[in-house]
Amino acid sequence: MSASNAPDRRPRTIILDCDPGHDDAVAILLAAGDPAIDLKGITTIGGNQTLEKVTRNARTVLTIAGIADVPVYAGCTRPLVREGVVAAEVHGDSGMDVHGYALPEPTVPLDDVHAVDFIIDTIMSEPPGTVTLVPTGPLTNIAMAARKEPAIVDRVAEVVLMGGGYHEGNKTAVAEFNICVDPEAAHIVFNERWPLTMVGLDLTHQALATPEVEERIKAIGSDTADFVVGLIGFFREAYRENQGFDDPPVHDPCAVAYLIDPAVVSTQKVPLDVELCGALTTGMTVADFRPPIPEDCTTQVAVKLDHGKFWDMVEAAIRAVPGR
Ligand SMILES: [Ca+2]
Repeated sequence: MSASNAPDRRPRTIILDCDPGHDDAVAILLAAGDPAIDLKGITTIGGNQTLEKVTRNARTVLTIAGIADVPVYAGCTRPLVREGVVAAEVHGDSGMDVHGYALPEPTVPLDDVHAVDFIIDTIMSEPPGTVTLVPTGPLTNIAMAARKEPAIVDRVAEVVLMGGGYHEGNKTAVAEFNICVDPEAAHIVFNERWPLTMVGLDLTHQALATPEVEERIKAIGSDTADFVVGLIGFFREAYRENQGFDDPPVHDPCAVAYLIDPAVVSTQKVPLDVELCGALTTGMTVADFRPPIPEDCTTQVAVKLDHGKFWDMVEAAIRAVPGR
């Protein structure tokens, strides 16, 4: 079933599969704070930091936002084939280091069901075509779920992931971190027949947290806003030192924004695959733009972000969450 079959006005039910992570934290706030999204659960995956650290961070974000009704499930501890890799240089030792804000002890509990089982059980128990998967970390959990219960592939509304890039890389010259960490899992996810939208670096590098954006968020004046300002402060410095950016790109909420209002993220249909054995290109997402695009193509890439509308959405969500 395609996404276009989903009713327009009802909130979109999503599972956010993430590795918080500064930008994952903003994705959680956007998903929890926007009325167009029904956040069914948060599943975690080792990526930006270890599974233990990112799971704690997810619980911390929900604690700060005052969200008590969204369960958290921990997923796989390492990639399918390769050794785990973390991104401490971008996200800090905790995976979510902040400037000028004291992170609270998380009070939101961790559920004891495995993330992969939660993903399968939710998709199999909800009506077909109603649950959307939003992965914003390495794709290990999603690949595991597709292999453990193949019936989920036809029941999912769509997969909208942050990862990859058709012209850009960050972990390597041509590979983005989430895909590069577990390319085998990405290969599985990109080659299933579910509708898949790749919100890659080409799009997310437009989602810059400029000084003007930071001022807007600071002006909200809430504890949650102070947290986001602290996230952006650390992220800006890390991106300046490691990636040559003046302002940090806030990748992950772009995938959520697309589901809230597709007009904010324009897309282009194109066949996609993942390189597994390149000497220089392992983890590259390869987009085949040669015409004609096959009629039965189920994949598309995000191309252009409406920067103003995107930050309007994020600001509104930060204002909307109840807070501690
Ligand atoms: Ca992430």
